[in-house]
Amino acid sequence: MNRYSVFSVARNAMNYNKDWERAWRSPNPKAEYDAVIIGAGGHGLATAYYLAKEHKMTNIAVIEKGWLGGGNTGRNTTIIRSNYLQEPSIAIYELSRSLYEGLSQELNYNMMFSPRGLMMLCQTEHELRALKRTWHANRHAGLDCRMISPKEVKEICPIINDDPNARYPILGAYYQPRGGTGRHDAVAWGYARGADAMGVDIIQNCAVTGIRREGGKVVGVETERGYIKTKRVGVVAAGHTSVVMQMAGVNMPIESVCLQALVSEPIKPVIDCVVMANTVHGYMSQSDKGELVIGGGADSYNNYSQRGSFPALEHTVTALVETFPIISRLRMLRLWGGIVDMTGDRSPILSGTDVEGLYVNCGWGTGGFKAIPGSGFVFADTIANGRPHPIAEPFSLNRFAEGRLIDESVAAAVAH
Ligand code: FAD
Ligand code: PYC
Repeated sequence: MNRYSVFSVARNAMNYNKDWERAWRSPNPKAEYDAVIIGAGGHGLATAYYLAKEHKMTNIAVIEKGWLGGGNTGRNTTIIRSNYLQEPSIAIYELSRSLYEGLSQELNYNMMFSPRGLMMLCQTEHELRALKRTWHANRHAGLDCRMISPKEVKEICPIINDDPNARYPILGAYYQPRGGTGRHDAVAWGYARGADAMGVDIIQNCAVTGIRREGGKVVGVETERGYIKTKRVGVVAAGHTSVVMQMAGVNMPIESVCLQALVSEPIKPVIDCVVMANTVHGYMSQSDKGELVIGGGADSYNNYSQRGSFPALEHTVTALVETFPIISRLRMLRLWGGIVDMTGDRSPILSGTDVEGLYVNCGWGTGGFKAIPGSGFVFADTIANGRPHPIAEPFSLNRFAEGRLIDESVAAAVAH
């Protein structure tokens, strides 16, 4: 019998979890590892998992300053889609979306992946044209997507206000039927358990305080629990990428800002798809608990504040209420924020650096939850082989110096 079966859950409940197995160990750091990953968010944990599974690198550690999944991975609104404009982006986001489809089976951990359909509303003529362009690019790349009429929008999402005289009327929508949501914590926990089972040490409550270099090479990391020797370091510390990379003397083209979200009180099911309204800067879906999950734009100033604020709540709900009149009658339950790191072209950085052995995975900005499996897969390959995976190659750090930007400011959508 599977040790995680429904019977074992029932047995554990009856004996007050006396024999409940820990999902991962709490090891002491070793003096030396073959690689150290800084940051136990989804991207860091997925990187460690694929390093161990695909490249048989099991003498590795993931060092986390707080608790695993406690950064943006546990704070996001879980939208999964791959409707980006440029070919390199479509390649990585679609790899990721397709890996999500089999992830619960791969990790034997329920990710609650729910491909419930995602629509991006067109509420101005300009937005209609921009999303048609994305649709053409996506179809060209083989993605399952289509443009839908205002009538279909209303059929798929009956709570949308389809009054043609609205200030922002519905002119149609881009629709990706296989987009949807997943359970954010479960993604972190599943990868953590999978990595731990292959021997990866996940060390929580242990900030990295320095990156030691000798000549042009990485030789180790300073941590709150002592020095660790290693020749390979992967920095996967969203929100604090610039701070951590500065420890190795590398400046990053990144700005850090707070992105906020909120949930309403739980209600009966009213919306079974994900709707993004990019012109008014808001989006909404419904959690399995019944809460409406709502978000809007990122703070318009740089900051490291990891909390929600009433002005952002008011602004987002005001923006959405014409499109979703139902929310005017709801009480909002809680709000929160996460620090996201933004690049100028709104595309990630998955790259080696001029420092030998130092790699960086960052810049997912407001949209990296959907990218966790694909990013972990290609970043692990990049670190293990000391050269970029073909899908990671366009996302190099050098692209900013070389002018090879991958502009995704439209695809980053409401939260750019
Ligand atoms: P994180 O999960 O933030 O992990 C980084 C880790 O690094 C943290 O745990 C941190 O503690 C650790 N760390 C930092 N400094 C150090 C140090 N010195 N030493 C050790 N550890 C360190 N994306 C989507 O695709 N869809 C969405 O719907 C969506 N909605 C969002 C809504 C909100 C409100 C927010 C904030 C983000 C949203 N995102 C969304 C973006 C997504 O959450 C992030 O892009 C993604 O989670 C980044 O994952 P990560 O593993 O890189 O970072
Ligand atoms: O990337 O799809 C996204 C997203 C939605 C809300 C925040 N990010």
